[in-house]
Order: sequence, then C-alpha cells, then structure tokens
Amino acid sequence: MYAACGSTQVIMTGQKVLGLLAILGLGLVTVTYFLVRVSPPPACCQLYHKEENLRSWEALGREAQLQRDSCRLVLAESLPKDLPYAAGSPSAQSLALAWLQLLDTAQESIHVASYYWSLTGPDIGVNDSSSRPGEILLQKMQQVLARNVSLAVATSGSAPARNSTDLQVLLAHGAQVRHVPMKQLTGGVLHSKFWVVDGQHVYVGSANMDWRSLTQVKELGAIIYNCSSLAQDLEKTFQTYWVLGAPHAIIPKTWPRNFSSHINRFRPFRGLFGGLLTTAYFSASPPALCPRGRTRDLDAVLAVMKGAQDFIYVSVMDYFPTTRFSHPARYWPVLDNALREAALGRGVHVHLLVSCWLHTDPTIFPYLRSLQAFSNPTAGISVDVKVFIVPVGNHSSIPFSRVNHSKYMVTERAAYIGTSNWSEDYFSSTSGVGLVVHQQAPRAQPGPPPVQEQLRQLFERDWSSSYAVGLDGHTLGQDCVWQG
Ligand SMILES: *[C@@H]1O[C@H](CO)[C@@H](O)[C@H](O)[C@H]1NC(C)=O
Ligand SMILES: *[C@@H]1O[C@H](CO)[C@@H](O)[C@H](O)[C@H]1NC(C)=O
Ligand SMILES: *[C@@H]1O[C@H](CO)[C@@H](O)[C@H](O)[C@H]1NC(C)=O
Ligand SMILES: *[C@@H]1O[C@H](CO)[C@@H](O)[C@H](O)[C@H]1NC(C)=O
Ligand SMILES: *[C@@H]1O[C@H](CO)[C@@H](O)[C@H](O)[C@H]1NC(C)=O
Ligand SMILES: *[C@@H]1O[C@H](CO)[C@@H](O)[C@H](O)[C@H]1NC(C)=O
Ligand SMILES: *[C@@H]1O[C@H](CO)[C@@H](O)[C@H](O)[C@H]1NC(C)=O
Ligand SMILES: *[C@H]1O[C@H](CO)[C@@H](O)[C@H](O)[C@H]1NC(C)=O
Repeated sequence: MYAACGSTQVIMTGQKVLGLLAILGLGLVTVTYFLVRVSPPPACCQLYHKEENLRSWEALGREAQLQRDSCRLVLAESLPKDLPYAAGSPSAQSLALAWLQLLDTAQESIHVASYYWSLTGPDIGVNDSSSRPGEILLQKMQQVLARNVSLAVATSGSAPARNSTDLQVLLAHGAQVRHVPMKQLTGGVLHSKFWVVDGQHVYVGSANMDWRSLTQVKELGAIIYNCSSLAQDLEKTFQTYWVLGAPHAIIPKTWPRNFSSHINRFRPFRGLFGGLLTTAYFSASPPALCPRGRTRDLDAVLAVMKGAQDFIYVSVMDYFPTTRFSHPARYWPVLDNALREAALGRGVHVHLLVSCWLHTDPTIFPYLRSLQAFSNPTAGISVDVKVFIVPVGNHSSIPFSRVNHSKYMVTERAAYIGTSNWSEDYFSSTSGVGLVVHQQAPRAQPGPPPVQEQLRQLFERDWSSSYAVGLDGHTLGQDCVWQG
C-alpha cells in the first residue's frame, strides 16, 4: 500500500519514538505554559500566546536535548498514468493515498478550500478506470460524514465542471458548502486548494478536487501533520472564505482582529519537525484577503527569490509577465525582473520549467525565449528555460488532462509550494495560498533530508527527464505534442 513512498517505513517507526517523547514533553509544556502566562500578556490573540509558548518550549527543549514537537511534513505528488521515469528516480508520497489517510485521521472537522469539484468520471462524461481514485475519495468523504466528522467546503462561485454532483452528494450527507463569489468581490476566482483537518493537520498544493488531479495531471503538494499552530493559522484563511461565502457578504475594510496572523515572513513558525529545525509560514492572495500580519503571496515569492544565493528552480504551469484576464493586457514584469536580477546581480542559477500542453497559449513562447536569451554563461549569468510535456499517449479521450499543474519553487534555502499561475491576476485578484518552508540540514542523523532538498530532487528528476524540452529542441512541436 505504501509502495509509492520509500521512506514511509522509516517515518512510521520514528513516530513511535516521537510519541514517547511527546508524552515526556508534556510536563515541559505545562511548565512553559505557566512561564509564558506570568509574563505580561501581549495585546492580541490566542495564537500569540501559542507561538511564544512554542518558542520558549523550543529553547527549553534544546537545553534538555528533547524533541518534543510532533509536527511532520511530507511532500505528496500525483504523476499522470503512463509517465514512466527512470528506475530509482526520487518520488514523493502518492497524493491519493495521502488524502485518504487524512480522511481516516479526521475525528472532528475537515475544512476544504477548493476551486471546483469533479471527483467522478460521469461528471464530465468520461468512462475511464483512472477516475476510480476520485470516486473512492468521494465515497470516503461520505463515510467520514457518517461518523459525525463535520465537513465544510468553501468553493468558487463560478467554476468549471458544472455538471458535477459531488457537492450535492456531500450536502445530502450533512456537509456544509459555501460558494464564495470572488468574481463580484475581487474580480477573480477562489483558486486556493487546501484542507485543514481537526485544526491540526493541513494539506496545501496544486491539486483540484478533481479525479484527474490524482491520475491524469501532475500535481505537487505538502501535508503537515500534528501541527496545530500552523493548522490554526491556515484556518484563519479558510475563515476569510467562509465569511465571504455568507449571503450578501462584503470584504471588510479592516478584517476583525481574530483573523490577524502572527505567523508570517518576518516571524515564521519555528519548530522541530521530526528532529529538523523548521521555519514555515503561509502566504495568501489577493491582498484584500490578507488580514493584518498575513504575508501576501507575491511578497512570499519575491522573498524566497531574494533569499537565494545559489539557485532558483521554478516549476509553474503558466508564466506571463503580463495580466491574463484584463483587456488590454498590462505588462507586469515583477517576477520576471526578480529572476533576471537574481541571475545577473547575485550569480544565482535560474531554471524555469513551464508546462506545455494542448491548451497552452502560444504567446507564452516569446516571453520564455526572452528570459532564455538573458542567459550569458561567459558573463556569469545562468538562466535556463524548458517546457514540460506530458505525453498524451492513449489518454486523448480525457479532456483537460495530461499536463503538469504543479506550482512551486525551490532554492538552496527554502521551498515554496503554491497554487498560483505566474501572471499578475493570480496575485492581485485570484485567491490563493502559498507555503514557505525551510529546514535545517540534519546533523548526520539518518532520516529524510530537509524538505527543500527533497523538492530539489523532484525538480531535478523532471528537469533532466525526457519530458523536459529546451526551447529550441527539435522535439518541441508548436502545439506541444511530444515527439518522443
Ligand atoms: C500525531 O502525533 C501523535 C502523537 O505523537 C501520533 O500518535 C500520531 O500518529 C501523529 N499523527 C500523524 C498523522 O502523524
Ligand atoms: C453537462 O450536461 C449537459 C446537459 O445534460 C450536457 O449537454 C453536457 O454535455 C454535459 N457536459 C459535460 C462536460 O459532460
Ligand atoms: C464503461 O466502460 C466499461 C469497459 O470499458 C464498460 O464495461 C461499461 O459498461 C462502461 N460504462 C458505461 C456507463 O458506459
Ligand atoms: C452522530 O451524532 C448524532 C447526533 O449527535 C448521534 O445520534 C449519532 O449516534 C452519532 N453517530 C455516531 C456514529 O457517532
Ligand atoms: C472571529 O470571530 C467571529 C465572531 O465571533 C467569528 O464569526 C469568526 O469566525 C472568527 N474568525 C476566526 C478566523 O476565527
Ligand atoms: C495505454 O498505453 C500504455 C503504455 O503507453 C499501455 O501500458 C496500456 O496498456 C495502454 N492502454 C490501452 C487501453 O491501450
Ligand atoms: C493556469 O493557467 C492555465 C493555462 O492558462 C489554466 O488552464 C489554469 O486554469 C490556470 N489556473 C490554474 C490554477 O492552473
Ligand atoms: C511538474 O511537476 C514536477 C513536480 O512534481 C516539477 O518538478 C516539474 O518541474 C513540473 N513541471 C512543470 C512544467 O510545471
């Protein structure tokens, strides 16, 4: 069952140890809690206490040589069927399995932020065995509702897959569903894709609630288990959608205090994840959905780029230094400039991998060639652009599939996992979230490498695979049909 994840065995055994340490740590929590309580309480809310609590706890933990934090981060991905990689290639946990496990773990509540739903083949008039994992997921959600776990779904007001009955099915089993009219509110869509389970576990990534995201589309995400500080912080973003999904809601000029975040770019969450010192925070877009203290998604992306000294590897579906949905389009070179600046100003190696598929707008190519042309190795400027093509093979009957939909960036310092295409609208009007995470390298102990190293390995796998094609490659047809 865990065939997709070579390191699962190691992690599972590690958990027992962590569990024991957590019990030992409980005494320490209590002590620290009182220590924090006697210091003057900060002006704001609960989370502040929590974070302070964790920080001093961490300090104590270090002194006592204890690993008391049970947060755990796992990368999860979907690979389209029939996309073979060389034997021994790195891979992440299977997303389909990770989602099913999260549902099994749930005891009280599941909050899902989603763009649209389409978990069954008949939703889009397709009869193909690759829709099974999506159908199983939908059944599992009904079972979860049957055991009294509450399920709240925030979804976009306008969305593709109008024929899908998934949400009606879940409503009939007791789920709560709110449609967020982002079009009226900000002129965008609700494009976020994340789960918060029991206020303790989270999933964030590129996958839609669509069966094709499990078997036909390339996706990347992260799951963080047992981490109430981060989960409750992401829950605040879920709550922004939830209140905006109520009838006649408007975006408040100032969000109420309890929506403010105390975990951000300037003060990331710090904890030990399986023994690795980890910093992490969530960003959000658009700015109107960023209450006080929440880092804007664009600022998160720029900060990660600025932090890089060695390399910036980016994998996105779309890359346009313009707006996409405003007419006429506006030039918007913010991210393009930042990449060039890193390459020229700091000698950072930039690799950009963009998806190319049946529906790729060919006006993307001049922008990609322009960025590639900036490269000048003799002057120490290193920029490389490739397109990733998922061979359609015998899956041509499945619409809008066979594409790499991942959206992430990795540098030698940090991993960024997001939900936005790289063009202006995704940062200014569409709602999305990003996770920025950094782990310190382990001190020679066995176990999984830091998350940014795991993500680098996945990027390198794709970058050096035969599916990644240089812009001048003779294998690149104008229509992005893979020529082998
Ligand atoms: C969360 O932590 C508890 C106690 O340490 C452990 O038993 C449980 O397996 C962890 N859950 C996950 C999903 O890692
Ligand atoms: C959605 O349903 C309508 C009416 O039943 C049908 O005409 C249309 O083809 C369906 N669309 C898809 C994508 O299945
Ligand atoms: C779906 O396809 C299978 C075999 O490919 C066939 O047995 C089944 O009848 C089909 N179902 C529908 C509803 O067309
Ligand atoms: C679910 O909750 C209802 C009402 O609170 C209760 O009657 C029922 O027994 C519960 N079912 C389970 C499986 O816990
Ligand atoms: C803040 O408080 C209001 C009123 O009690 C509540 O409706 C809302 O859900 C809370 N928001 C968050 C993020 O907890
Ligand atoms: C589709 O192609 C894959 C390999 O490319 C092959 O293994 C599989 O049997 C094919 N399926 C069908 C139904 O032709
Ligand atoms: C990103 O861009 C592609 C291509 O323009 C589009 O199909 C897709 O819906 C956009 N959004 C996301 C979330 O990928
Ligand atoms: C596709 O996703 C993988 C991660 O699973 C990533 O390494 C690759 O760069 C992505 N390619 C594109 C074109 O987005």
